[in-house]
Amino acid sequence: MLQMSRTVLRAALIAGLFVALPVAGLAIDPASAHEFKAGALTLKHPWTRATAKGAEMGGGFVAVVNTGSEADRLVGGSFALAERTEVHEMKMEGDVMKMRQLEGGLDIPAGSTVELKPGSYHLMFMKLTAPLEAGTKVKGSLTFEKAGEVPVEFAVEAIDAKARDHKAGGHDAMPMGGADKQHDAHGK
Ligand SMILES: [Cu+2]
Repeated sequence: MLQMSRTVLRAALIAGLFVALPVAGLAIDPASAHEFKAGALTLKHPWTRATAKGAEMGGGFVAVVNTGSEADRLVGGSFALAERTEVHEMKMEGDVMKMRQLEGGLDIPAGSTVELKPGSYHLMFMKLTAPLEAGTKVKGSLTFEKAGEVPVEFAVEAIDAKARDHKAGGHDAMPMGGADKQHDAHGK
């Protein structure tokens, strides 16, 4: 009987492998799969970029989906490797990309998706306490007026990672991202 259950176990393991392989093959970006829920809100793929040594700030990005009938408001957050986290907006003013803190938070209307992404709304991790390493995950949270504090994990992507929504086009270039090109030149 013992022998038999081992065989069954082995069969299950093999079957498991066959199920898992095609899924892994399909996933272009395994880090993109994670999401977090709080009430009517779903926080899709919180991510940030790797930073160079000595960088003081990092940007946090996530898509906030509100399937509820009431608006909510993103008012802050936290990041394990930063002293504090602010909600920011970045937009073009003439030829200049400007960034400012949204003191009153960011409205998340009912039945909508608000995307925090490079060149647009984002979380700003202030005073990083350690460099952010690509391929790791960093714990943090997003705080909403109604949904409260929602724990998440931010996937740290490549230093030159862009928003997955390619409709964002050329607005991805952040003024402080000027070092990215040099970084590429070093072949890293
Ligand atoms: Cu900012």
